[in-house]
Formats: sequence, structure tokens, C-alpha cells
Amino acid sequence: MGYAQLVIGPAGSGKSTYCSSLYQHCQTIGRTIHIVNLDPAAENFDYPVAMDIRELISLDDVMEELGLGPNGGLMYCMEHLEENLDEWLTEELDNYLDDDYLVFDCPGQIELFSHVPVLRNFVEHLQRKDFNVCGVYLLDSQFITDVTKFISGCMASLSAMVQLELPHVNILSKMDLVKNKRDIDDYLNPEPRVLLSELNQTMAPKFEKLNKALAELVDEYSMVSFVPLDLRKERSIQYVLSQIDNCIQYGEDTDVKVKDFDEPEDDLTP
Ligand SMILES: Nc1nc2c(ncn2[C@@H]2O[C@H](COP(=O)(O)OP(=O)(O)OP(=O)(O)O)[C@@H](O)[C@H]2O)c(=O)[nH]1
Ligand SMILES: [Mg+2]
Repeated sequence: MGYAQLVIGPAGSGKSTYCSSLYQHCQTIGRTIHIVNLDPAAENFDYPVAMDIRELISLDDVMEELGLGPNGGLMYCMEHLEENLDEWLTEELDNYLDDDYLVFDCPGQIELFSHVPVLRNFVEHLQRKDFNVCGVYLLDSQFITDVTKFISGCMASLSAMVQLELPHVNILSKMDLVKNKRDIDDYLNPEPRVLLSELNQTMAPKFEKLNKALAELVDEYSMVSFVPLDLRKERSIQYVLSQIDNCIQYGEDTDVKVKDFDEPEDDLTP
């Protein structure tokens, strides 16, 4: 049994930075993880790249030879990955052993986790290879400035969850940039009733029925649960990792070495 995180979320939400901080954290606590680059457009890495989609296909070549723009080119690259799962991915995965832990740093194009099937097929391939996979969805805390943006973030995450059918952990990234932590606290575990009343206050009365349906949807899919992540704090990374490990049952049979970080309780991030 192998373990994997599929790190997804909108462009710029902090996926690659999270991967590199997670790598460093794991180094500190003496745990081995391997980070895989699935973004054909990525150029600089702050982590050692264990597997790289750019070895399979180059975005520059695709754009040049097919006359595609960056987004069309990226979609082409991902479709190429999908067509080569049996060869490329199977061969690459052969380098890893039972109990290995892979973290896939995905591109941020929203199509990839809404309606294009490549990531779903990718996940199914990993599962056939006996990997326990968790979807890790990053949402930038900087966007959550009011209830409508929060709901919209939830919907995008829900769409990924429904598409991928994976255990799913929602993360609110870039917590170091949040000035007033109390504002965000309202959205970490909000009451659906409160959400609904805030929505109704911000929007025209004709949206009341829709607001009710949205608040119920968010509640029923247990979407109203975001884990805040402050990369400056080892304790925060450790907490996020423990939530994900729990989802994929990592460490239940193995003796995982974890160092405790004792930092003062000075804000809301775990
Ligand atoms: N202050 C702060 N900045 C962050 C954090 N995480 C990411 N950033 C910044 O946000 C920008 C985007 O971060 P990336 O990690 O490249 O985001 P990404 O989701 O991988 O982006 P794409 O791969 O293009 O979709 C960069 O300028 C990062 O330095 C964070 O926790 N705190
Ligand atoms: Mg990235």
C-alpha cells in the first residue's frame, strides 16, 4: 500500500509552496516524502522533484508545434499524460516501494478538477496501483473577504470533491497574510444558519431560495470545514499533515516518528 496527496486548487492558491514547506517539515521530523511535479508549466522548484511531467511532455514544444496558447497547451499536455498513464506513470511508480508517500503538485487550471476527466483517471490509476489517495484542496485565505466569496470557494472545492470522489481535506492557505484572524474564524466552522443570514443580507431578496439551497448543500457535504495553514509555523503544518494522514490511514500500522512542536497559542491556527 502506497500513500498519496493530490494537491489541487485554483491558480496561485499556494500549492507548490505548500509542497515545498511540507517537504521541509518532513525532513525536520525525519519522515520521507516524494514530491511529484504534475505542472507542465512549472519552471522553478523549491523541493527536489521526484517525478516530473516535463520529462514526458514539454509545454513549450506543444505551444510551438501546435500553435496553442498557455492554457490550451497545458490541457493538451494533461491529455497526453492521461493517454500515457499505463506507460509513463506505471514505469515511474515502479521506483517506489510499499508505504512510500507521494505528493502530487498539480497545475491550477480549474477545468482539471471540474469537468476534464484527466485527474480522475490519474487517481483511479494510482488506486489500481494500490495507493491510498487524498485530495488536498487549497483555497487562498486572501479571497475569503465576505460570505459570497466563501460560498464560491466552497462550490469550487465541492466540484473537485464530486469529480474525484476522494477523501478530501480543505485548506485555507496563506494564513500569515490574514490581518484580522477573527474575520476568517467566522468561516472556519461557520453555522449554516449564520451563513444563510449573511448571504441574505448581502444579496437581493430574489436570491433567498437559492441562498438556502446553497447553505444546505455546503452543510450536507460537510464542506464548511477548512483547516487554516500558516506555513511559518511547524505546528500548523504538522496539524494539516495529521488531518490528511488520518484520511488515508497513514501511520496506522507503522511507527511514525513525529517531533512535537510546542509553540505559544497566540492565534487561531492550530
Ligand atoms: N505570504 C504567503 N505567500 C504565499 C504562501 N503560499 C504561497 N504564497 C505565494 O503565493 C504565490 C503563489 O504560490 P504558488 O505556491 O506558486 O501557488 P500555486 O498554487 O502553486 O500556483 P500555480 O501552480 O500557478 O497554480 C507565490 O508568490 C507564493 O510565494 C503563504 O503561505 N504565505
Ligand atoms: Mg504551482
